[in-house]
Amino acid sequence: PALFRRKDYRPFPWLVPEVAMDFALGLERTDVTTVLRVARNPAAEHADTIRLNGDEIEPAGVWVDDEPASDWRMDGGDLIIPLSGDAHDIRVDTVVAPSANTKLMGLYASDGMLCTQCESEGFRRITFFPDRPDVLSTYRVRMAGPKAQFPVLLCNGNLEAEGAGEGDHHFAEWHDPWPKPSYLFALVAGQLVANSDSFTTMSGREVALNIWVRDGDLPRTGHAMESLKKSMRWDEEVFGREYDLDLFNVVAVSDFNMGAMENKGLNVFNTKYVLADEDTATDGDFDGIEGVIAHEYFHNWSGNRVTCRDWFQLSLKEGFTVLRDQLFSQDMGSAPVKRIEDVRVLRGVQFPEDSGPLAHPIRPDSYKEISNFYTSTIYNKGAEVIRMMRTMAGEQRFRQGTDLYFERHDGEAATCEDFVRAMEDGAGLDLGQFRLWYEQAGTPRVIARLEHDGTTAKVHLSQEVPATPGQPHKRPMPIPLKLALFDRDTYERGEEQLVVLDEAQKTIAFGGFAETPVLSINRGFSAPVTIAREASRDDLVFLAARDDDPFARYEALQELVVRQLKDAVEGKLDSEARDKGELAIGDALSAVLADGNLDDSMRGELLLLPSEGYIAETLAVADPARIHAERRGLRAVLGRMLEAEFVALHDRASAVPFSLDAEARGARKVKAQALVYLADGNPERSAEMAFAQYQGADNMTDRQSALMVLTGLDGVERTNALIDFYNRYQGNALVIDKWFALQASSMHPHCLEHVKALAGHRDFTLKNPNRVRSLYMAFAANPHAFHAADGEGYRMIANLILALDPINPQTASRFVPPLGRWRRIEPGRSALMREQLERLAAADLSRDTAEQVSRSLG
Ligand code: B3K
Ligand code: ZN
Repeated sequence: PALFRRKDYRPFPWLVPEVAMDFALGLERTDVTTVLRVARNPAAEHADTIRLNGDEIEPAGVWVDDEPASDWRMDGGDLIIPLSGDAHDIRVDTVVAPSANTKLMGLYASDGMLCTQCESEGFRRITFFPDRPDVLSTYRVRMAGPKAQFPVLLCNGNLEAEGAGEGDHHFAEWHDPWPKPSYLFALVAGQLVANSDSFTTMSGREVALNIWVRDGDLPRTGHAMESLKKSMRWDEEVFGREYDLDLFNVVAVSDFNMGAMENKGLNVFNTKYVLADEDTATDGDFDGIEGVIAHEYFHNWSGNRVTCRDWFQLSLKEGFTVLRDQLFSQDMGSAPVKRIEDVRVLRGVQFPEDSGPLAHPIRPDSYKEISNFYTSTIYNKGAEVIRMMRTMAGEQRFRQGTDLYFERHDGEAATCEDFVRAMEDGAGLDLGQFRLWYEQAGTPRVIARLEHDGTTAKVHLSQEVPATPGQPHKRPMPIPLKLALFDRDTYERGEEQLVVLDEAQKTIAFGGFAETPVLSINRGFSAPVTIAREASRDDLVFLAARDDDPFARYEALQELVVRQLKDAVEGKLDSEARDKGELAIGDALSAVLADGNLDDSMRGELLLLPSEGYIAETLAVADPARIHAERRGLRAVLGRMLEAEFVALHDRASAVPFSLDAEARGARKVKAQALVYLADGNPERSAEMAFAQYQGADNMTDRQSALMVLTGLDGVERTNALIDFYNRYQGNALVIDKWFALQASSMHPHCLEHVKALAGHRDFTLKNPNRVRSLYMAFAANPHAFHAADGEGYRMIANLILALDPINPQTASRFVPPLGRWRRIEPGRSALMREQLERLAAADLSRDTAEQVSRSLG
């Protein structure tokens, strides 16, 4: 398959200012007529043909300027039509089969309705078109179909006409006045009902809002609607962005490859990110909805009004929009907790990606299949890179930069370079060297050492950027580090400084310290790097107890635990050192449990032990079984050491009545944590408490956290609770997904067998991505089960990939990265992982999966 390179970008020879489409809708067969008005692009090279992309479609007829054309030809899936003049109308007819479309790209059927997914290259599965983001057109769409089957007919933009058609048919005509690339096209037809509301924009325009769902789901749309209105207000207030149509539609679909899609005026969502009430959704689900609703809405400016020139610029819209949704969520809830959560995702997903065979810069140089580049690097590291600009500029100047960016590039398909330049001009930053963040992959490592001499404290900083595939040598990056020094005796903190480490080494001197101070570094996680600091255990205990930067405090605690587990896994701890470390951690956690100044939500973050994946990341070569055993061993020790405190915490939190406010949510979070510690420390007691919590629960958060603990334990409570949960929620797909996921992510020693059995459950299907992910993504992320010593977990994931790839390649290829970690795993398992990758490489795979497999073996 072809390799696409960023350097090869050429503007398309033709402009397509207007598109008119006509859809005769049917689940089995939909007939599509597309008319493109094309004109030579003065900014491009002359061409005597036009290449229209197509994928698994055939032209049923081609006309140029109303005359049937016969001199067209096919090149692979693409349609090539000779054109001699400067402007033409091209009509192409196609026929598509939505019900047979299991890839869920293009026009497909879900649960009896018709919907589309076009980003990145799905539009070419509907009709022939220059399917690239730099071709911007206005769309006029007519759609018609049987009214009983498709009572609701939706498309981008404004509804211009609707009425009765032939026989039992009806039609609707939509017009989107905003020029857009084809990836933002959307169409939905089906039996849907709306939660309708309205929003008045800052300039006083009224916008009609609708959230479209299946009939019975209407009562679960309130939170999504509130989140939407909050997002619209926030984007006006914080970024000065106003909505630009009179209508904003959101549709919830149960078969969807990802979270949601920002189609102009018609966002299509996975039901998972729309539907919620307290009985069926957890607090985490509520947050997910708020964040994704915001993210897609924010794309209306960062993505739609200013779009991407080519897919190499994907982070231009995704990184920026993730930052926007993160800042929004920070403002809606607890900013420090949100920051910690975001860093946890970055470290749990992006850092491993950046240190593995799939590492790539946030602006990649090449790809075979663009779907594989919707990665945590593009999204989450992309957001961190823009956040660093914001940190360096300050909020106000950052806003001047984004204002300039939107003003300069409104209506354009822009590049990352355009964004950086707007930031330089608008925010007054010099980003010359900073551009390296777009070019170089790999997580920089900063080494910090403190030297004390007389009254001067010197902070010696140095950096290393690890080699990544295709980038053996790296240049030093500019790394903005917020740091501060604490006086060890008075606990006083010196002023926080922003130091930009822009060379391989740098030393910063601070005066006025009679004794060696304590260094607090990368406060607020000001740069997406790893820090190796020469801090003693006492320093970490100091910071864990009194750093006034909540992130730094969290970080000190994490580091305390990581060091202990790392040393334990590497066999560096004799029993005395082990006891000492455990006591220090126990004391620190005990202080967290007792600290009256902490809210429970933050307490919950501080109590959470670093994940096994994160610990593995700190080791050159990891033995997953040892990490698992040590981490659980430590939790058992802590669970026993602090048993009374955890029981008291659980009692206190259980007395807080249900509500969605921060206090009650925090209580539910620490309640779950207490159960988790006790599950390892005192399994019987925990089982009793968890079962009681399960039975008494009046909300999904408590019910799920109790069931999670029970699922990891043995006994009749486990079986009874799982049966009860299933029976209670049978028929609610999103909750049954949880039921699958809980068992696949469980600590139970027979998890692997459970997953095998669940794959044969009558509710399991490979056709629904949510269901596939609920069972197998949960499993692949479950270190002890996935890394079974005999390689059975690896084989199971490889089998899944082989079975799923012909059905849904995009979802299948997402399961390759867990196997791609083989280089960083101990030799026995490493060979078994590789064996499965080689088995995959020998099979006939989709372009998506083939690319991931070959890079993983690389
Ligand atoms: N832009 C979409 C992602 C499309 C993925 C295509 N494979 C959702 C989002 O990031 O908002
Ligand atoms: Zn996005």
